Amino acid sequence: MTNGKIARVRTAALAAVAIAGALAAGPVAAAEWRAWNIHVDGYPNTVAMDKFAELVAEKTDGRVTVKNFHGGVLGSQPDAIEQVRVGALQVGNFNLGPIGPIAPAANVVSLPFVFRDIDHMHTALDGEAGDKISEGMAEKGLIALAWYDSGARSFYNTQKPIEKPEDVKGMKVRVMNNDLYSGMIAELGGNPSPMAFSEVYQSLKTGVVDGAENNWPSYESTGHFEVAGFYSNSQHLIIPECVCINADLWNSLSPEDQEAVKEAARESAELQRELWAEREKTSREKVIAAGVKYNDITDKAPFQEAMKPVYDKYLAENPDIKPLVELIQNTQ
Ligand code: BDP
Repeated sequence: MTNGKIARVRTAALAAVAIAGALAAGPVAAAEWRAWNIHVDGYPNTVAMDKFAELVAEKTDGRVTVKNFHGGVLGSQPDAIEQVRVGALQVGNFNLGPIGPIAPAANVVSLPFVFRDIDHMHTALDGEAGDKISEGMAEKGLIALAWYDSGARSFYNTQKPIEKPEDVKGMKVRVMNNDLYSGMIAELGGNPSPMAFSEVYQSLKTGVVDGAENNWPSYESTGHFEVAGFYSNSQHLIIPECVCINADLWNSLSPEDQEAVKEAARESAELQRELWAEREKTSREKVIAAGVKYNDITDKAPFQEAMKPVYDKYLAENPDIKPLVELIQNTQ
């Protein structure tokens, strides 16, 4: 290196130190967080995540901004959960289903029929059970800032109405990545097929799978109703969702910013829940108007009884979670 070059490098280095010093002393540069969301435009979660971004900027006076990546463009949900855990992404709107395999306490919500109805799920989540689930997630690097609704999931397929467990026999059914769901389908006599959300439409269309399960809004927004026209109201899973943030990032925030970000998430959840209630109705109306054959399952008992081995296996593998399951079951 020539002397001139050395001098220039040194000047540049000194300038960098000076800038760093100025930043440390003066206003901190705004942080931009990247946030993952799987849903399309107009979906309640998408609108609510946009609200979250707007509120974070407002409530932190611009110290933090959130850039949302909707439609799952940053990858599948299990991948995105991992990314937020390691800090490659900062925030995500996650369904607790794919979080369960990482955090056993969070997996209680994925036990089929563990919640009697949506109100039961809300009461449990807003109480001690919710705290235990949050703690279990925090231990794995995910801080749940607020809970979003995701309704109840029911079966749909390309062939016939499902009225009793035997109707699932031999059917290939797509599930989210979680052994509890694979166990659930297997106990009903079907063949579980864990698969990314984005692949389900094509798989139903081409007969790679015969059916899947989801709530009304996702059944509608994905167009699955166009290719799997029988929807049977089993309501076997009521899985909440979170707005989750990387734990180290969370711990590095000032108490003031933690409060601001938490408030933003909670207010976005209030909006999401309102929009969700509306969307459940409109999605249901839309698919039925489009010709979907819908049936209620009046007797859920045979489905519930078939789930006993799923519970037994989970509790044998996670004996310390038993009190949490009982806490939920005993929550009125
Ligand atoms: C939707 C959830 C989404 C899941 C999807 C699925 O909101 O997070 O990825 O189901 O079935 O209801 O994969």
